[in-house]
Amino acid sequence: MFMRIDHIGIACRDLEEKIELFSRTFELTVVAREVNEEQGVKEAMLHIADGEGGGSYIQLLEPLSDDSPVGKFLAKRGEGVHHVAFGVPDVEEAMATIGEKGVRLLDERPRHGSMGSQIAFLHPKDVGGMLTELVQAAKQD
Ligand code: V0V
Ligand code: CO
Repeated sequence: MFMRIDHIGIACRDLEEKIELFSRTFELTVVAREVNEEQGVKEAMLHIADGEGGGSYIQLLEPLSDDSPVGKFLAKRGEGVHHVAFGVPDVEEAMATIGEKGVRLLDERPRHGSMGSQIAFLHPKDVGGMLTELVQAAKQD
């Protein structure tokens, strides 16, 4: 069902500072930036590799407010890994298949994600404490 790891999301207090750190340390390049009001984040994607079905990235996330998911995470746990995102060919199909196994879906329908993707989240308590995101990458043409 999973094709690949699409991205690892990292919660940051200062996006520009962490872009600088990750670019310098791992020699990665920012390929996209976006403010996603619905998810309450300002984010940047740093490209790692290309593969079948899409690329893989580090996603740096700065919260837009203290009561957003990433804002609450920072207050509770501090900076660090926030979620793991798996690339799937069809996000609605993956949601249905995983939902049938009793894992709680945090989204009833796919939402808008980075770089034109469609995304949905799974409850971390049902996935061994790992906040999990499903990503259907935008069609390339
Ligand atoms: C919270 N918990 C986590 C967690 N966030 N566990 C692992 N990883 C995380 N990131 C734990 C928390 O410690 C609590 O456990 C429990 O889950 C409930 O958390 P809470 O603080 O009481 O509740 P909330 O209101 O913070 O909600 C947590 C959830 C929320 C996961 C439900 O953050 C959510 O809906 N997230 C999905 C949307 C999201 O994260 N968007 C930002 C990324 P204890 O303490 O009770 O044991 S946007 C993105 O990735 C985009 C746009 C993209 O990829 O394109
Ligand atoms: Co993400």
